[in-house]
Amino acid sequence: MYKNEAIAIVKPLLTRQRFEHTLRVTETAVKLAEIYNVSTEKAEIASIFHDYCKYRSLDEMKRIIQTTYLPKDLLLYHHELWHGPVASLMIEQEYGIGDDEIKAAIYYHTTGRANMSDLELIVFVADYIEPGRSFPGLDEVRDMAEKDIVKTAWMVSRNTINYLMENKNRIYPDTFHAYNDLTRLLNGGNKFGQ
Ligand code: DGI
Ligand code: FE
Ligand code: FE
Repeated sequence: MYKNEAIAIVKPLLTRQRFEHTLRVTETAVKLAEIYNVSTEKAEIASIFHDYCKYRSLDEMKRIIQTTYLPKDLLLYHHELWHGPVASLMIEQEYGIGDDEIKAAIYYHTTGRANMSDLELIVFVADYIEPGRSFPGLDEVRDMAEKDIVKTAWMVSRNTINYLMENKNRIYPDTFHAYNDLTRLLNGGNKFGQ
């Protein structure tokens, strides 16, 4: 699918702010894809669709999780975690986008997971650092993004977990799996890396 076609699909489904966020994530992800030698076409499509289902009704997303292969434990956690997995499924059903790398980048953009591909890391990071964001400690993360994508994703994961803990939120297992795996990679990639 071409970039403009993808943009035309998501635009009417998003608020103006969310649409602009999507464009900034896309621009950021394409820049990172160039730096890290990842397909810019895949970075583009994954980014444009990453929040595709952000405004589906909770009832519809719940039904999709209940009636498809998506893991049912999502329903035990905050509904903010549903839009990525649901979008990865819907883009295949609705537009025939079956590319596993693109689907995974969309699926895991909120939580991350263990063993993320470079494309997954890029979308995960781009969603966090796009120029419209302002999180505490974001400058440090932005500075690292063009130098070391693993270290940057580790910072995103750490900051997100810190934030969730500060706010007494529950944390989905994949969110922890991402942190643990990225920590292992930062320490040389040993099986027992601390
Ligand atoms: O959709 P966006 O707003 O662009 O960003 P997102 O999909 O990365 O994240 C949405 C929210 O999900 C964000 O505030 C962080 C939060 N989040 C990430 N991991 C977890 C989580 N929330 C809970 N409750 N549990 C998690 O494990
Ligand atoms: Fe999202
Ligand atoms: Fe987003």
